[in-house]
Amino acid sequence: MRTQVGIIGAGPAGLFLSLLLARDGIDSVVLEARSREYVESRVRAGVLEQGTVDLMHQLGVDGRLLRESMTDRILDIRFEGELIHLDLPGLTGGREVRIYGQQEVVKDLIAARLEVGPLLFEAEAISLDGIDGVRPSIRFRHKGEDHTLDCDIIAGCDGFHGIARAAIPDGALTLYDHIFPFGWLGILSESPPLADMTYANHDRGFALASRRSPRVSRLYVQCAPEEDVALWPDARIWEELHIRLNADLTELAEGRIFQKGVTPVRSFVAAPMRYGRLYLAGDAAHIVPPTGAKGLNLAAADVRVLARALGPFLRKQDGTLLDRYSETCLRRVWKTVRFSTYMTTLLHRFPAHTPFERRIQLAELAYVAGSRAAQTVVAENYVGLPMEAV
Ligand code: RFL
Ligand code: PHB
Repeated sequence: MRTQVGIIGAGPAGLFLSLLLARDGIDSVVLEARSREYVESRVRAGVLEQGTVDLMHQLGVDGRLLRESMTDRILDIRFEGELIHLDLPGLTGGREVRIYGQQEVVKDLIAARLEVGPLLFEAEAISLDGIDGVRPSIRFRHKGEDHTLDCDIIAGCDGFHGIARAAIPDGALTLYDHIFPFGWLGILSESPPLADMTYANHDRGFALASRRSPRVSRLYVQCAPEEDVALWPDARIWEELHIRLNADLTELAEGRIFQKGVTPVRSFVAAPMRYGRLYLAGDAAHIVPPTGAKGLNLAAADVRVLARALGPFLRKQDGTLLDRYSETCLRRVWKTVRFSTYMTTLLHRFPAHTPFERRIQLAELAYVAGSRAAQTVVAENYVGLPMEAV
């Protein structure tokens, strides 16, 4: 098998990239280790920046998004009985975000991809060869057989645990890793959500009330880093949510919990996001803590830069933009790591905090509550920084 761009992974990064390339007349093959059903039902992110919504629009895959997503104009932060009420459009010149589950984005992208080019499910990339030469290839296993995909370029869009980053020789990458001393326990519940997206800083730990539809809530509580979900029966989750969000039953109704999972909270950056003919995008290159709601959006921003750079390279052997891919992406990545780290530090309970550090955290919240300048900083990052010039 042969293609111009071999894409490993059918998450948001790989799917967006394959559609952008197809629109540009560039061939690609997408290899996805898991089944279509698994990928389409994996519950993760939910907040789409305007730039990501625009990308869906440019690709002509925003029909269902426009019908089913919900607009978020308000971001609330609750702490010590107080409320920070951020009017996102008012603080950012009219910008807002949309709530649309990542698995819905992925479903829409898969349907569009299957119309324009190959996407193989249950096709696991096993090894990469020749990435430092001009004819790299991917060995993969599909339906019990091994195959080789010869490419001009390989895009490693295979997430944090994929093989692409691991194929880069030791010493060629600098890894920046920061693990926070807690995790998030996330649930989906059949219950009406709070009126606004609500983050809470509480002595007992962080909590977040988001939503997926007018009848489905997406809720999170801070927990231990590798928490055993069995320690969190439904009643305990609801009790913590009510206390931490300071929301009684009339405000936060309880409902049937139909999904539960624990996510680690970490920042991770691999630089540069390239080695030879292998380019990393999305979670394969970086992880941001979920508190900024940025991971999916960052994956979309990376592949926009990559797709724009691959065109001139593959058509005219002009590698000027491609050579700047990593540097261009990392500018946005580091600003996003900064914001996500700020939100994480502002909102969580740190087990090792001294009383002094806790007072500083509460003073920061009180400052944001009283300063339009501080609120603007949060809001302009939350709705998404402008795209980097390529
Ligand atoms: P993905 O989505 O992990 O996709 C990688 C794909 O590669 C496949 N794969 C392989 N395929 C072939 N061969 C191999 N050897 C392979 N190894 C792996 C995998 O099966 C998978 O399908 O990475 P991508 O595309 O970079 O997308 C990144 C996003 O998924 C991630 O950043 C976000 O989900 C993070 N995130 C959030 N991001 C936001 O923008 N807004 C949010 O509100 C938000 N909330 C969240 C989140 C992540 C969470 N979890 C569970 C990690 C909330 C949570 C709880
Ligand atoms: C979500 O809706 O899943 C969500 C919202 C905000 C975040 C993270 C996740 O910061």
